[in-house]
Amino acid sequence: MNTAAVYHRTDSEYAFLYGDRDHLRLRLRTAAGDVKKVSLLYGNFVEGSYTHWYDGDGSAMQKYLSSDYFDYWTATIEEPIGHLPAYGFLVEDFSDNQYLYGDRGLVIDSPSARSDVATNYFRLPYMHEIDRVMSPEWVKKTIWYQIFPDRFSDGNHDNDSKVTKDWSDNQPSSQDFYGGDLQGIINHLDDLADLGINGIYLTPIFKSPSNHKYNTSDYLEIDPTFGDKNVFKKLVDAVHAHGMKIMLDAVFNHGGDESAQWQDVLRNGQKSIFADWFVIHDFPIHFHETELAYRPDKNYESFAFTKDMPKWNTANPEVQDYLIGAAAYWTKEFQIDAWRLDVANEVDHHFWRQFRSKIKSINPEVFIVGEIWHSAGPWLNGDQMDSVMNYGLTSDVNHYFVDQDITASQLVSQYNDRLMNYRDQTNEAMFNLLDSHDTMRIKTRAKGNMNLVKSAFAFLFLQPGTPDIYYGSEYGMAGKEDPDCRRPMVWDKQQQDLNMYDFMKRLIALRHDNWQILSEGKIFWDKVPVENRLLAFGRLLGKKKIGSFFNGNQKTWSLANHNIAISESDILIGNRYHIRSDKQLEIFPEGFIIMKADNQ
Ligand code: ARE
Repeated sequence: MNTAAVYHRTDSEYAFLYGDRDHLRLRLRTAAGDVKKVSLLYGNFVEGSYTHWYDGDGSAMQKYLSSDYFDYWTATIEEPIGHLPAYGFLVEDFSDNQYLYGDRGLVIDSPSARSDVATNYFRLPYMHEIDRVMSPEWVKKTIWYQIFPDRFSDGNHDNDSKVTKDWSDNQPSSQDFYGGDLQGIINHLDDLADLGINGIYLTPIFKSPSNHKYNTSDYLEIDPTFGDKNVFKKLVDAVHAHGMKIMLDAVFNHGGDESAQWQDVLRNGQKSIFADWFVIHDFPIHFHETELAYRPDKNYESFAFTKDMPKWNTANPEVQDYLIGAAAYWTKEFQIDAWRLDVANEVDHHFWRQFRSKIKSINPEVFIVGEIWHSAGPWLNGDQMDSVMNYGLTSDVNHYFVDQDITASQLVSQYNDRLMNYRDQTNEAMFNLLDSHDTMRIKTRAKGNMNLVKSAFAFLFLQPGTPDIYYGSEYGMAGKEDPDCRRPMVWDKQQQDLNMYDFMKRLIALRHDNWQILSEGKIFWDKVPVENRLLAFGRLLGKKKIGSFFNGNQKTWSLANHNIAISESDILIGNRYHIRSDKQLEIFPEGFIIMKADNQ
């Protein structure tokens, strides 16, 4: 047995409270295909002895998910196990060797090893409800729509910038303004409600000289080209009246070079009262007009070496009060429901712990999403963020469904490892997206093949996590990298892909109708033969199940030669696939099928 691969860590994504205090989920990782059986021993433990074991001979764990490298075994303890529980894993390999795995690592299983409770078991001394990683429940029922305000809709020409590009010119440069504003969003909330959207994510709207507003000059003012606080209040009230939630973009890693604080530093140098609000190595400050061009003599920190985004010194209590105070203001005075945290991985954890504590003290139902493009475990232990923008899944899905440069089993493997990086409730809160204002649009990535785009969206909407649609995707908008991915919204009916719109509306409805199983359900995969690129997996929650089958890059689904048997427990894979006619099938001509949950 590959003993080095056996892994568990207590009070982590390997041992966590899922529901109330009496719902503990445990995981064990072993090398793929290396272990025949894992059983769980656990019980109450008082120093030197143990009151009693539940399941004295160990209850079998389920081999839940696997990757090319690992098998993940899971068990749930749903009984009042009180406090001071000790637990350990009996690991049996295919040569019938049995080990006890606990706090001392792997020891050969024996009665004496098992009785040495003080050293041979993992301990969860006391599980506090307040320590449970929790996200707002409403997130599970939310489908987000990301808006880049300058490009969505111009509802008030009076606030347009001096030079505003014609809406019909769909080739924006990084400096252009199109006049989109908050009134324009209000004007289209009915349209978004018709589509089935119930969450709106706005990229920054506070005062800033750029069209993207990520170089903030005043955190307490709405940018005048978007409107003012009255219009914003109208927008928030209208969003809530539509049963929607609103998420704002918090840019706290850096400010803008037109902010009063930075201007004061440029004027007064080291004497400025804001000198310690930024990360400045020495004075006088050197900077260069060209953005992103690194200059060895640049002596202050900024975002991505830009000149106009000086980095805040978020360890400075005055900066914490200022920035967190701004977030608290908008949360409290305007009932903001969620925050997306820009460049979250470059701000210190201490700051985010304070941010969470303050915002959740105002409204514990606020949803906090970090912009972190890589594995984000350190930010997702319940003390900082509820979720991150799940760009890792974005990559997996796009590489399989769109680029088609990974096989189905590679997708399954990569995604399963990713899922096991996080607690189940964190996966259920992930902000799942296919593209954004920072990436090429998926239609362009798919070179216009809408079957691939629809398959990718369908797969995304069937996953745990809260799905997001980047504005215009519902009408088949295209766009290369930033700034081309930020074209003005296509309101001209002649330009709209109404087939895509209908598809997205169906998919959104399917998600809403099945939100609980698609959020909380266990995932069952089919490791399919690579040659036919058929990807199959199911979701299971209690007696409900949803099966889905994607036939990769084939244009149409030839039902006849696929044969998948769905059983109560999971998908049985024969060497042929049978899709039983008695199931409610939703066959998408684009090349995939979603099998409705059984008793719906
Ligand atoms: C400008 C240029 C872009 C250029 C970018 C490079 O216009 O063509 O690609 O600089 O940084 C905002 C504006 C951008 C502007 C940028 C700088 O929206 O148009 O881009 O300011 O002036 C990384 C960061 C991630 C960041 C992206 C852009 O990790 O946090 O880069 N995203 C946020 C916002 C942006 C915003 C800023 C940060 C600045 O969402 O819109 O940009 O506040 C890989 C890496 C990621 C990397 C990603 C994208 O996947 O893993 O770390 O993200 O590529 O480059």
